[in-house]
Formats: sequence, structure tokens, C-alpha cells
Amino acid sequence: MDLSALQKARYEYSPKLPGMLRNGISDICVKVGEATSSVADQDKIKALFPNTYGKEEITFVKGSNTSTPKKQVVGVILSGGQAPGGHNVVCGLYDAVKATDKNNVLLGFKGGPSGLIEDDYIEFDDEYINLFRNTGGFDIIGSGRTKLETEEQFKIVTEVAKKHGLTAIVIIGGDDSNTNAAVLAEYMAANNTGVQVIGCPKTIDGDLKNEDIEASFGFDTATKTYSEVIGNIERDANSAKKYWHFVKVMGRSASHVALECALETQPNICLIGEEVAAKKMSLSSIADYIADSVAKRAANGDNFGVAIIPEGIVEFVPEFSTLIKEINELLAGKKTEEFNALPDWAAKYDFIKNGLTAESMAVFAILPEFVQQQLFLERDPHGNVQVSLIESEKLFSALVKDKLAERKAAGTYNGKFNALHHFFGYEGRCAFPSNFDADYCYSLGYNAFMLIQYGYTGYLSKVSNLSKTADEWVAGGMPITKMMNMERRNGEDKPVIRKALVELDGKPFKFFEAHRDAWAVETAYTYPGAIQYFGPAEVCDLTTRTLALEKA
Ligand code: FBP
Repeated sequence: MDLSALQKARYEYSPKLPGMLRNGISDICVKVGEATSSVADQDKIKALFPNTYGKEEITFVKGSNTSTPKKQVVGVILSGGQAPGGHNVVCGLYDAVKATDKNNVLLGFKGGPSGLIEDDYIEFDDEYINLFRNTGGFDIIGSGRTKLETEEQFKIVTEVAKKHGLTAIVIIGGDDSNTNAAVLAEYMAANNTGVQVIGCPKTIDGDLKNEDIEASFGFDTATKTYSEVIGNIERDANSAKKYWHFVKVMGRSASHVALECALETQPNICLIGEEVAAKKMSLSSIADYIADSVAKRAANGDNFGVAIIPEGIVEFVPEFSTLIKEINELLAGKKTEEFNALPDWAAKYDFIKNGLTAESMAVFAILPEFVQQQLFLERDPHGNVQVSLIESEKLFSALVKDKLAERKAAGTYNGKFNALHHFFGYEGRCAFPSNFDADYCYSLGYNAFMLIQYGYTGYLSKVSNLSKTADEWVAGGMPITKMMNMERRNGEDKPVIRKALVELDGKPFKFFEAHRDAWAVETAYTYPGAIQYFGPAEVCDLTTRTLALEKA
């Protein structure tokens, strides 16, 4: 395999463990904390998880290891979208598994949860693991989005576990995957299979966090990667002074990624979906808000700017989410075929007009035609519009252009508006993990094995105090049921981990809110530059602005 110079250098990097895990496996013991209860719907969650509910929070501390020695055969899967650092979770897990007993085994099930069902696996050894240390990507075993949730699937997993003598399964995933980890843990406990299940918090979206989990891994590197490029674009904009750049950033629903990039780069505009929903903003009012910045800057002679748009924004605009719901109804069942069979867009437009309420049709009518058509493109397996396929960066620039034309006609604006569009998502998901993510992920994996060794199941590997240096990080575990509540999913009440949206009274948003009016008019850009892997700690080991503000 040909290696880049950075890849070779990163192989040599030693990820930092929390101080308390540095003593060696034989010197790590457990401090048992308080019993837990779920964040809401306690009676319902307790009834659904009789074997795993209400367990205690635990922390690892220095002291003699009191776990009962036994041969461990651990299976691991990566689940969902890629996030930088996933390889290091596997490496940390592997190192702890082998440091405890070299006869222990770590199996990697390939292609995500489906690997467990199809019994498609590899057994890790030093030679293979060493190819992936401190590198980005999930290609060590691949990932997938199959949901592990049915009794039938659990029975197959139990058979696969029995065949390999698995003592534990580690699921590295987001809120849905860890919800499934909790359900699987309960099933394994209820059926006395002896298989423990441990989760690790992953997602670049940053929405798997709560009072216990300070950050999901991958958010740090992905946002730094996007911020680097947004900063470069800002500098280009400020040099050429002729374009408005509309930059969409990933984040399926929550706007944490957009907010973090805004805190890093101080653009002229950043939309926050959660605020749009709270203020019930319409497409038109959002377009006016952006047009105000364009017009004020133009009045100062600045016909350029940068606007950050979160990927999930349209679902937060009340009138747009109603429109999406109506379209989902309109195309339900066989009606999709009927719609697709219509000869041209004019015929399809009539079909839509007859099917939507007058209010939704009014919203639909103001959309540029390419967005109208995107709303009728591919559907997800549940028949829903895939909002990530809607080019909201182009939608908003088109709406702003219309607003500016109206203002020009009214004589209230006399600038130039040339828009360019970008979408940053996949560019950041497999970047070489920052030192923070490399350290955090390795620690999560190492710690996951500590939880296994001490017999815990239904726990999320927890490493906290993350805004401090790694030697002050705290390692332990939290029952996943503590993070759960009941939510309506596909017409049914289901126990799920509560997703963390941007808190409008939280410190990161408050900081942004206090500065954004100035940023909207001035050119206050900051240029974070590329992630640094080698050099002084104040440059290389920086956490996100979000985490720093939350913990300030
Ligand atoms: P996870 O929730 O699985 O971590 O994935 C998040 C994400 O990266 C979103 O930001 C994005 O909308 C989505 O995955 C894209 O999914 P896909 O890789 O299937 O195109």
C-alpha cells in the first residue's frame, strides 16, 4: 500500500488516554455512582427495560483491578455515517482486549449491523490494526445503516454470538444505533445469553450529547475541516469582493455543525434551524433577513459575503415541513407510480396543484423550479422526501435574489449580487482525526473494554471533562436507558435516546446571537486554517468552540 507522508507520521502518534486509564489494566478499578433513571417517561422505559434500567453510573479510578478474569471474545460494528476517529475506537478497544490477555479475540463485523446478521467478519491482528491507527474513514470494516431492532434479527445475532463464543458486542454509532444497542442489551440479558452490549457515541452531527455525553466523536474534526474551507472562502470573498457564497453544511436535523462553523469563522449569516422553528420563520422572512445583510453591506460598498446554511434547515421552516408532509401523503402508496407516469412537468404540476392545500400550494409556488422538482425526486425507504437532497443553499440564494430585485425596483437597494454555492459534508467525514478526536476515540474504545471486563451491559462508553487536557479526562460508563424517552416514530411510541438540538438559551448560541448583527454588516471573518497534527498543544489540541463555551 502506498502511504502519504502524513499517514506514515500518524501511525507513529500515541493517542492520549485519560489519566486514570494510564496505569495499566491491572490498576484500574470501578467507583460506583448513583442509580439512574431515564430523562423522561420513567415508568414506560423501566417496563421496557426491566433487566437494564436504573443501573448506576460508574467511573474508573486508580486501584487494583477486581474484575473476574475470563477469556473475552468481543465483536465490534461501525454503524451509520462515517465520522473521523472511528478507526481509533477500534484500535483502543483492540489494545485493551489484547493488553488484558493476548488470547482474547476481537472480531470486526463488516458493513455495519448487517455484518452481524450475515456473520461477515474478520479477526483483527496487530498487522491489520496497525494499518488504521490515527487515520480517518470506516474502511477498517465498513459501515452501514441497517437497523438492528426486530426480535427475529436479535435471534440471529444470538446464534452468531453463540457460534463465535462472543462475550460482548460493541456498537459504534449515533442516537438510533445506540438506542438499538440498549434494546439488544436488554434482549441479551432477558434471554441469559451472557453477551454484554456496549455503545460508543459517534456522529459528526453533534446531536448525540447530553449532561453525561459531552460530545459525539467526529464532530471536532468534521467542523474543523469545514471551518478551514469556509475560512478560505471568506478570504477569497474578501480578496475578490464580487461573490456571495452560500455554504450548506451537513447536519441531518440539528444545526450544531453550522453553529460551530459560524463560531470558528464569523460569517455574515448563519441560519440555525432550531431558531427558525422557535420563531416560526417563513421562507420569505428568512430571505428578507439575508437580503438585509446583503443590502447593508452593499451600502458600504461590500458586494460580497458568506452565508452558512444547515443541511436540515427546510424541515425547521414550519410552512415547508407542512408542505413536505402533504407531499408525502400525495405520493403515498401507488400514487408515486401515477405521478411518475405523467408525461411532463406541466402535467405533474397540475397533479400537485390539485393535491395540495391552498396554503402549501402558495409555498410551493414561490420555490424555484429545481427545488420543486427535487421535492419529487428520490424517496427514502419510508416514502419520505430526503431533505438532504434539497439544495437549500441554492433555494435561499434564489429567494434572496428575488427579494433584492424587488428592493431594486423600489429604489431601496443598488448593489450587485452574484451567488456561488457549496455543500460541505462528505469532505469532512473521513478526514484524519484531529488530535482531540484521535485521543477521544482511542479512549472511548479502550474504556469500552474496561466496561466489558467489569461485566457491564447496556452502557455507553463515557469519557468526560473533555474541555481539559486528556490527563484530566474522566472515564466511565452511563446506562443508555438514562438518556431515553418515548417518542412517536412511524406511528408508534418507541423508546429512543433523546436527540440534542441546539439550545437557544445555551452558551454557544448566546455567543453567536450577541455577535451576529455586527458580523452581518462588517467583514469580521476569522480564518482557522487547516487542522494541525504536530506542534504546540494550544494549536494542535484545541477542542471545538461549542465545547469550550458550554464548559466555560
Ligand atoms: P449519522 O447520524 O449516522 O452519524 O450520519 C450523519 C450524516 O453524516 C448526516 O450529517 C448526513 O445527513 C447523513 O449522514 C448522510 O448520510 P449518507 O452517508 O447515507 O448519505
